[in-house]
Amino acid sequence: MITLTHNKTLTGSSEWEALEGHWQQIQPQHMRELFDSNPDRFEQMSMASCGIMLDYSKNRITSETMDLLFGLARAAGLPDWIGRMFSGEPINTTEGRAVLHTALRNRSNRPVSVAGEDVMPEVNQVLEQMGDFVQQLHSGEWKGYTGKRITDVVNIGIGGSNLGPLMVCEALGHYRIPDIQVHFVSNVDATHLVETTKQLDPETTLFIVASKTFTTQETLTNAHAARRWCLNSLQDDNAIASHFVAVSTNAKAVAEFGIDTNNMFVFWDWVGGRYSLWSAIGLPIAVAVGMECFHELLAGAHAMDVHFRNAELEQNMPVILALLGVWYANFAGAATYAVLPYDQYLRLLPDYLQQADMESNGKRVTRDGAVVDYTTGPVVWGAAGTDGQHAFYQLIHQGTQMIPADFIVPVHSHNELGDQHAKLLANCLAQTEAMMRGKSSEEAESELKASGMESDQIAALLPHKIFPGNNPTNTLLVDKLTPGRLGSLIALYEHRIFVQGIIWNLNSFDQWGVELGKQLANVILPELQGELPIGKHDCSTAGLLKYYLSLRAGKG
Ligand code: G6Q
Repeated sequence: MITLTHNKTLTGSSEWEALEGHWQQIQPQHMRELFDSNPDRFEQMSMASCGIMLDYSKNRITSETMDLLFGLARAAGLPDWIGRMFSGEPINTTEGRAVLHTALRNRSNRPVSVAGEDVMPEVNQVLEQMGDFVQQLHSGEWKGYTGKRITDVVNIGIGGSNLGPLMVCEALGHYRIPDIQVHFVSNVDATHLVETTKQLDPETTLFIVASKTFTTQETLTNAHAARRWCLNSLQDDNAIASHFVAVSTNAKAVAEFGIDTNNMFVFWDWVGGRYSLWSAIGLPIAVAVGMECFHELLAGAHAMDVHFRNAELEQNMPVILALLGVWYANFAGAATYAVLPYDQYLRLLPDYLQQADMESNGKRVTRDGAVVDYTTGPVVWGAAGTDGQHAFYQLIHQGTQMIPADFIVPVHSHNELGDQHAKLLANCLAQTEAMMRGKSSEEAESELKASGMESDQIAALLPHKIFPGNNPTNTLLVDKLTPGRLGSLIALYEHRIFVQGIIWNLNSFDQWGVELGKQLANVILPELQGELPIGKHDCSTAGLLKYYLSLRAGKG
């Protein structure tokens, strides 16, 4: 049996120990005092890049905290690692792959080589192919089998082949092209496909089957069902060519499925699934909002890449956000991290970041395979404000856990209706202020007195009216949610994840837990289908299998 070694390199370092000691000094301090004692705190702890202004002054930090955190990043060799990622080194070591989503949006066209070969010509070629296809769809030149124009496009994919394009299509709703609707089917639960296709006409529907491996059970099952749905109506196998295209790295499997590889958009193994919306996996985005907007999205991400690559750590937005996350996860004991967009268009951003972050840094061993003795990626969650205020914010204000949170809000809305945007902003800013200041016992008491309440009632109510505050938040003010800004915002978070992975000494780019799920389902499936007897399982799983089978056999 191989025994795993434990890694003490990080927690035993002088930088780490200094931060542990520093938290002991910071912990008793209230942010109110930090603000009261330094009127320049906002100027000192805010920065702007790529149309995004980050205010990180409402954090439980001093300038010394930041210095210590930057020291930790330098000790982890962060600047060197940034260079290694951008230059195409195979830093995803467990899969032996480069990590080059940045090459997909490299608008400078600077050569980027993988194993000695420049990938940019291929990247640009696929972008052109996407552009041609989108143009044909939008102009009506691409016709369904019976000669009708395509009105609906359904993306069939899951995980990284779904969440990114889905989130971006929602986020760019303002830029949607009329006359063509984009839908997403991911769940193997047939309800997803059935409910989606109910409203569609096979003669005017085109399916994009998006799967990096083209072996994913959920996607292939849905793709086969969609194929049957199409053929039931069109009655000719030749119809598939007009109604199915594929996005994949696996041309052989695409051909086996019956999709003409001329209708296939390739990408490469150096693009991780959850980092793939910038590749041909972004095809549904280009269909929904047009190729021009897709290019702007790439350009925005590229601008953030340039910032991340070149800015000093002290002025580097992804680095600052990442280090604050490390501060709370590792030194202040925060187990979760909330993303709270005050923009309805961004309502799926928390779901998207949940995958991007938790699949990347939800790891328990270092790059060398040693078990870590520190916390790695937190639980990421959130929802669009102001809905969240009427749901879970109570726990942030008066619960027992510290929940570091990012508030994201645009300065200009695409929908300036009366004073609604001012109200949205007011709610956002009021929440961050309240989370920072809280409400002291004295303040709560004087409010109750002013309402004319008797003193015995005040005494009973007072504990419930106190808000401790001191909950850390970042505020990201985005000038306007354009495709370019959205690209910058997503890239900001991608790099935040990368930086944390470097500090924690993880491979942020593999996902063996996802692979495990793919294997396990394939073991149980034949047992459920009665093709194999129930095999060796724990008594809970075996009991559930038997119960299910007896009900399906009409015995219960
Ligand atoms: C992402 C993960 C995972 C993957 C899906 C779909 O980084 O690897 O979410 O995207 O499992 O995989 P395919 O694209 O291969 O179908």
